[in-house]
Amino acid sequence: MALIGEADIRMAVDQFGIDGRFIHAEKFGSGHINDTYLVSVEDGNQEIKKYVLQAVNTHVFKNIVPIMENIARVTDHLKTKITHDEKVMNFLQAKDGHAYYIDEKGSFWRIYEFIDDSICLQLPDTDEDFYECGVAFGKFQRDLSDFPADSLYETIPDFHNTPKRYAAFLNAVERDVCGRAAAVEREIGFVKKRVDFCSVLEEKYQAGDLPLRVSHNDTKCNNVLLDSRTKKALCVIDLDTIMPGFSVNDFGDAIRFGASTAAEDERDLSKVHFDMGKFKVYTDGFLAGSGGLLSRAEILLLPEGAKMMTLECGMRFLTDYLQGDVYFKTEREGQNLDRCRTQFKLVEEMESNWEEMKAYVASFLAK
Ligand code: ADP
Ligand code: GN1
Ligand code: MG
Repeated sequence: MALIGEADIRMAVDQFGIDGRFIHAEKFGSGHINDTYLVSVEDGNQEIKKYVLQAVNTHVFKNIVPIMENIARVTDHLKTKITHDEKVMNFLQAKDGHAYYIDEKGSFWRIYEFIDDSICLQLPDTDEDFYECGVAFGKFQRDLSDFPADSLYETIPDFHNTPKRYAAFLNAVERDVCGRAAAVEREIGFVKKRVDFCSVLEEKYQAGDLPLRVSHNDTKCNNVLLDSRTKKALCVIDLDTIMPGFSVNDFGDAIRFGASTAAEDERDLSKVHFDMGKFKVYTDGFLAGSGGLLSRAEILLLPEGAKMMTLECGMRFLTDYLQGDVYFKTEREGQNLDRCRTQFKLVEEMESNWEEMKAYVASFLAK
């Protein structure tokens, strides 16, 4: 992506016709993909108003116009479902009427209103917080269950097609463009041993046992905001990957991130554990939020979703490491490998807790 300076940011803000005086912009958030800035503007009443400005990663999102169309349609739909204090992301229109602005360097900008009095968690502080994340993403599935899934643009084709991710991983191992494969043989072996598992959900889908639903596909707890006062679910953010997908993967991606006892890139693996208590709490929240939407098969496959998303994400981090760290943002050498190792540690612990995970979700069918 093009190097971004303050002049680019000012120029971009200006294109959205915000009334007021630009005060400043600072780097914001902890996403691995887009460049995000918090922008402060002083309005006519000398009040400071905040906006979130993003330069979208065009290496990852190749076709941004239909992505913004997806987001506009989905947020319009969600606005009809709001209950009491919830919020829906509100994107501003540029002066030319589009929901984006492309500058002369080719950077693709968009801006939305900052959601005040919100918190964004890197790891859930309490069980209640994680439960609320589950409610938010479960409700997201339910609110979009009457949205025509097949009318959505597939923003990243085969995003959670794990067998295809496996094929891409094998290809990266084979090509070994950075000469890193020999040093990560253990991790490569870890994935290869689980090749059969990679196709479990795809097979269920092909057999007609798992429906395609409008899914978020990136359900880390830092992609949902909680109300800073009440700690209730406030707003689901990061809508670029909304596409048809599996509910169990939306569940699973949240578990891989939030039911870990450590950060995704923790180097000390003795700190990284799969927290069974958090798995249960999130299951409660997700099933409460989705309010009876999920089928029996989907409920029974929630543990597979958790393991699938964790294995797939670890495999994606490893693939990126082998390819020279070209996809996920990194701040230090070896960060993608560290991320991969935490995911594999979690997969191993999920495998050790498998019976308990399966029994817990099955208990909901008896309720
Ligand atoms: P990425 O695709 O890079 O993850 P996100 O859309 O998730 O981009 O934005 C990056 C981060 O910015 C989020 O993880 C969150 O920390 C923060 N963020 C985004 N929007 C808001 C908002 N309206 N209020 C508070 N924090 C926000
Ligand atoms: C990326 O954009 P962000 O940081 O919310 C990635 C997810 C991964 C996640 C791992 C578009 O999410 O798929 O699970 O990093 N998003 C994309 O932390 O690839
Ligand atoms: Mg994000």
